[in-house]
Formats: sequence, structure tokens, C-alpha cells
Amino acid sequence: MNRSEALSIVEPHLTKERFEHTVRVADTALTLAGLYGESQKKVEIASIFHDYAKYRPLDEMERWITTSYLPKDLLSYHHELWHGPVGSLLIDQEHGIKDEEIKSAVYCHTTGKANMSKLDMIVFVADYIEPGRDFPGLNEVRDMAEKDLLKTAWMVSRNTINYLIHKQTSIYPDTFHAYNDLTKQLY
Ligand code: DGI
Ligand code: FE
Ligand code: FE
Ligand code: FE
Repeated sequence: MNRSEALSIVEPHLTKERFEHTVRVADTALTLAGLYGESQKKVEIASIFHDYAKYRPLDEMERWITTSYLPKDLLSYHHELWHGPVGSLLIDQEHGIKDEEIKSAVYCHTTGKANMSKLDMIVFVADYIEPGRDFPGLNEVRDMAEKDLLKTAWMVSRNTINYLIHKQTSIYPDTFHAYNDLTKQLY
């Protein structure tokens, strides 16, 4: 599957804004792949499909979680967390994408997880720093993305947890697992 095939598969599943975000995530992720020596092919497919399930009806996502191998604890957290795991399943079911590294990067792009691969970190970071985003402290993260991928993933994880605490929302265990694992690797 090449870039334009992948883009034409995801486009009808996304809003115009979300599709434009997806293209920017792919471009950002490809730059990171060049900087950190990751397969351009895998990075391209994973980033193009990362939000594939974003607009599936909630009852459909709930059904996939209930009836598949996906962890059931997702159902007791915010539904915004479902589209990564469900997306990793649907790209296989609906488009035959069976590469476990690609599926993993789609799976964990919102929360991160322990033991993230280089590909996981590239998609996780690209989703956060793509040029259409505007978060507090983002320039510091963008600067770090040119120097140290692990440290950048750590900053994304830290900022996300800080933001969620500020919002007084519950935090999914994988979000903490990502932060703890990256912290242990760095400090
Ligand atoms: O799909 P996108 O909007 O491109 O971005 P995303 O999938 O990375 O994140 C969607 C939202 O999920 C974002 O506002 C941060 C939030 N989020 C990340 N981790 C957690 C979380 N929300 C909750 N409630 N709990 C988490 O652990
Ligand atoms: Fe997402
Ligand atoms: Fe993200
Ligand atoms: Fe995204």
C-alpha cells in the first residue's frame, strides 16, 4: 500500500479537518523517521491510519472492545481513548494491515504505553507536535524533537498527564505506564 492508496482509504472516514491533521502527522512523522532512522514505509502507514477509527459510532467501538481481545478496562475510561485500540483492530480487519509494529503505533498513539518502540514514539510525538497543534509549551517539545526522540516522548507524556490533572479527568493506566517507563529510561 502506498501513500496515496492509504490516504484515499482513510479520507472518507475522517472530517476535512481531521484528514488535514492526518496529512500533517504523516509529514511530521516522516521527518522524524529520517532523523532517527526508522522505516519510512511503516511510519507512513502508521501515521496515515492513526486516527482511522476516530469517528466510529461509540456503540460500534464499544462492541469491538467487548467482543475482541482488546482490554475491557477501556470501557471504564473516556471514549476518546478508544479510537487507537479499535483502530489497530479495524485496519487489520478492514484493510489487511497485519504488521504488529504498525498496529502497535496506532494502538498507543493517544496514551503511549510501556516499552514503546521507535515507531510508537514517532507517531505519538508527531500527533502532538504537527504544525496545526497549539498547546502550551509546544515549542519546547518541537525543539527537543530535533535532538532526542526519547526525551521528546517523555515531554509529551508529562505534558499530557499535567493537562489531564488540570482538567480533573481520570487517567488511563497506559498513560502512566508510558510516563514511568520513559522516566526510568531517562533518569
Ligand atoms: O485523536 P487526536 O485528537 O489527534 O489526538 P489523541 O488521540 O492523541 O488524543 C485525544 C485526547 O485524548 C487528547 O485531548 C488527550 C486525551 N488523553 C490522552 N491520554 C488520556 C486522555 N484522556 C483521558 N481522559 N485519559 C487519558 O489517559
Ligand atoms: Fe487520535
Ligand atoms: Fe496523541
Ligand atoms: Fe491524531
